[in-house]
Amino acid sequence: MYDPKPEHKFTFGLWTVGNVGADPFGRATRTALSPVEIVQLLAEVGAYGVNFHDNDLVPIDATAVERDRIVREFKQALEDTGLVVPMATTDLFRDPVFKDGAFTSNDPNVRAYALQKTMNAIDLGVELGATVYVFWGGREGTETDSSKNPLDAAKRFREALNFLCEYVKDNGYNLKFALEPKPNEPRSDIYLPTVGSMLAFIETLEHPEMVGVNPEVAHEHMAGLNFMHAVAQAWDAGKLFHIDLNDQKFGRYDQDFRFGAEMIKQAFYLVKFLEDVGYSGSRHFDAHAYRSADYDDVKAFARGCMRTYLILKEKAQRFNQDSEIQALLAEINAHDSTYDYLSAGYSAEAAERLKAVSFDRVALSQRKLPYERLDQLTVELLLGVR
Ligand code: GCO
Ligand code: MN
Ligand code: MN
Repeated sequence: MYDPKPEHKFTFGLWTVGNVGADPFGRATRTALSPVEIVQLLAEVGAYGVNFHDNDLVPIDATAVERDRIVREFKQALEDTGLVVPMATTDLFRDPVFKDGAFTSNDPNVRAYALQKTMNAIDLGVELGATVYVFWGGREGTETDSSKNPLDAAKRFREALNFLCEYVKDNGYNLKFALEPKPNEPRSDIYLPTVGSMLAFIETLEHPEMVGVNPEVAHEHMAGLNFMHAVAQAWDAGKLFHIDLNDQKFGRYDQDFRFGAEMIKQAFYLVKFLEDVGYSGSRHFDAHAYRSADYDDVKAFARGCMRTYLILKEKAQRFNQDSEIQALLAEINAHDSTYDYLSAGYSAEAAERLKAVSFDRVALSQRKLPYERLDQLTVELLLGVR
């Protein structure tokens, strides 16, 4: 029942299960796997797809001959295992050339290089089947605001995305862009830090219809925000093109924990939201195993991400079928048609009619809202005693 199937669209990045456990204070604790070995590992645990940054697959200094061999072997591994590549992205943060950002760098040479690197990476992603292209601006930010004007940064980022949208159109690629906000880390402050900021920015682009968001649990949690609410806003705007699932304590460093490892209740409401609205995109796990893990434990990590998602999905179904919970919800949302005329929007007549009403404020404030009972029932359902 909790076994992953292709229709669940569970994907992982090469960089997630391939993470070798290095952190700012210590070296790697696992030996690196090749992309082919990572594909095999993902197939073994039952994933549907694998995503990558250009340089997760092809090293930044690879020759054309090496590139071709690597891509050929990777394609063969995909064919052997049946895994697909729904999403690709560019590494615009690892190399020292991007120390001051990529598209927003103060150096026009670096900005041009970032654009060229991204066009090449788009070609590679499309060649392997990607239909979503993620932009995570990991280094698009500052440590000191004396170094860069945020208006210049916005202009540069906008110009880059406009250029790349045209590139995609010009080549006839079936590709949508998904912008991934993060408030900080590795920069002290990253531009467009939240889902809400990204959604507003998208509307300033030349082709907003090609661009949506890739919200990540950990990134909104770092900022202490309600992730499900952010996802709902993206969905409402028709912009939920992709999603990065993981977990994170509020206010900490970028933890990238296994999905559901920390905030079970938030994870439940998120899964319930995605399943209730019928989100049909990838469920991508952008997380990595604890530094203490060996590759057996990395597999436990990957299986755990998918299993927890499916357990929460089943809990959401139970929530929707639980007669006591549903009766409470019906009571809370009881319909009263008296003011239905307001849903038709403004008219002078409606305004007039509303102004003439005399409200019994005291009676209204006495309305029963049994949210304590509702929440306890939800908690009991999650704890498995319902
Ligand atoms: C992070 C980000 C990245 C991006 C990845 C794909 O915090 O490091 O979440 O993992 O998701 O670069 O764009
Ligand atoms: Mn992240
Ligand atoms: Mn991410």
